[in-house]
Amino acid sequence: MNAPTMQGLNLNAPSYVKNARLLAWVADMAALCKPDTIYWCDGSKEEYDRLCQQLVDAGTFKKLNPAKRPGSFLAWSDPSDVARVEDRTYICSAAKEDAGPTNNWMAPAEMRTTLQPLFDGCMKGRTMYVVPFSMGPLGSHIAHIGVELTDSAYVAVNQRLMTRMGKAVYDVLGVEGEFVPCMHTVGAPLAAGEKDTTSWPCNPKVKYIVHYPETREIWSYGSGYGGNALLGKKCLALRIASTMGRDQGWLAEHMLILGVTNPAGKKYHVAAAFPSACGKTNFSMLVPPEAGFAGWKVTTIGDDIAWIKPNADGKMLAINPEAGYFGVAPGTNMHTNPNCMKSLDKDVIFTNVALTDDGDVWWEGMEKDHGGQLPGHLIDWQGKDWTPQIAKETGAKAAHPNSRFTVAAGNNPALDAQWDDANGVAIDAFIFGGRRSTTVPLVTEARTWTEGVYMAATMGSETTAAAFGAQGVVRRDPFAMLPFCGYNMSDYFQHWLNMEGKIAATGKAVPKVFCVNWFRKDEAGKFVWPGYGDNMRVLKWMIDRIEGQAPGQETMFGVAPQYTEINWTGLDFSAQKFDAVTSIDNAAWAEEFKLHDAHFEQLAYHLPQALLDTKAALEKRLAA
Ligand code: SAT
Ligand code: MN
Repeated sequence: MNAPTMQGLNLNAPSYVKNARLLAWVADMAALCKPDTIYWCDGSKEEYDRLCQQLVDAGTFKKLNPAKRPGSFLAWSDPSDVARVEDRTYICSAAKEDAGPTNNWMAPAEMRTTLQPLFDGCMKGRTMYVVPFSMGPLGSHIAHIGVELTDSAYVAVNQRLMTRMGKAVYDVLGVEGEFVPCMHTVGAPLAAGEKDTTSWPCNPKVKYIVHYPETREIWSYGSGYGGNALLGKKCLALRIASTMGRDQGWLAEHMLILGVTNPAGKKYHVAAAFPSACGKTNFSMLVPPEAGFAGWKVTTIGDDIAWIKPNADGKMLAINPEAGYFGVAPGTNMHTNPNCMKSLDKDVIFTNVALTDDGDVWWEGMEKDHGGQLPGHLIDWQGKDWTPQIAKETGAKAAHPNSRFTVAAGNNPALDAQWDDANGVAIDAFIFGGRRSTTVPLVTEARTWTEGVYMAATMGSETTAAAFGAQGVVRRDPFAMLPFCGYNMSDYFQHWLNMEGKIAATGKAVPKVFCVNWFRKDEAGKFVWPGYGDNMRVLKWMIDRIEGQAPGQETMFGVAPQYTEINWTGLDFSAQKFDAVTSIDNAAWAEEFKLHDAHFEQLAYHLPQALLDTKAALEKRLAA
């Protein structure tokens, strides 16, 4: 052990940690945060079990019935700490214009002055965990290393499931390797002798999720939940990585990656962007319908984030920077996502779902697997009694709408054989999808790359429980990156437009781009498209387009399938229903384009002219 001491505190660094910058940074941060002890995570199973037991002893975890859910735990968070806090999330670039109008901004020096007193002594009475992780396959040329310092054991164990976490990271890091420093505290220091009075320490009043893109640092204060606290995810893999991608010529995207293999054994790779809680996990684990799709197979590479690098051969190579899933529990069942349900059989951390009387978990939507039968009694995510009667009277949800499971990718029966391939997989098509009850059709293909960028840039979506705030409100969510783009959104559009030239320079064609909307509703407010496994029908049409086997039909908003081009075997979906999900309502689109105008006005600084030209061309089509 190296044992330099600062103010009486032993750094405790294991001898295999040789990175000078890392050692110095941990020493500095310990001096600032003043934890009682420092613990260096090695990522072993023994360590994981020990920390989980510690969380059980502290009351943060409940061990679930091993006969029902082996190796699994349930955590209930503070009711003030249940989702990402977008209004507390900052991009502190030197210039305000670089953060752009879609991000909260504060000058770096001012933010540092704000955070300094908050972090000073913030870990008193607690352990500082040093959590080394690789985003992407260890040693991959597309991967990057992060190190999170956190006073939350919950974060440390979650990071073991969500990332390649542990000792092996130090071999890649070496003496001089680079890492992204990720500072995290729940912001609840303990006075000498004081004990936690809550099982979910956090700071209910003060939260800051801060990014310094120029120096590639993350500082998170006050929350222990999800993307606020698991800093490899949205903070590093999207906000910081998007700025790295801008500088280095690659893409960090809020996209799932799936493999789809046809009956002849030919495999395609698709990357798809949808906002949080809009079904990326379900789509990435899709089970094709039994009838009409014999021999088709979908396999998961990632369910939330993709890092994509164009190579010299004109391929867009993608990796999943994560190694696990932090997915939305409610609505997940054997119909919506059987592969996910099987992934959750064992070794899972559940957060904010309900507890059954026999020590298992439950969430809204699970009744569908039990013939509609609700459990007679539960303890809800706030520790209160829940019965169907109480739910009826008060509308109380047993599980929080943004309750989650954390599970390692290895649990997924549909895991793609190449999911951990250091070279990545070559993307054949991009899909962009919002959540819209009206206006946007089921599927269209962009006629050009630029039109595809336009579709993605103007994507709208009704808000979900994944972020704090009002739900069901349509907001523009370009590329599903509104809360995650670490720099000026219009510069990001230009970065995407530039990809076409990069690929063209190699003599290759860019992947096809599709726009989808699974969420159109009828007059009664019911979803028309069945979704889930039936999305395979749309995916198959996309592959037919790639193979030149579906003529499609021109619409104002790209090339759409004709009714007869979709494989309907096993699904009763009339031409009238098809029309209800694909029709282009001219009046609604006239209104929609007004919203695009407002969106573009907000993004006027550096907005690419090509997008304005595309809009004019689309409006001309609409008028024709
Ligand atoms: O809380 S997370 O940011 O990890 C989940 C999400 O919003 O997609
Ligand atoms: Mn997400």
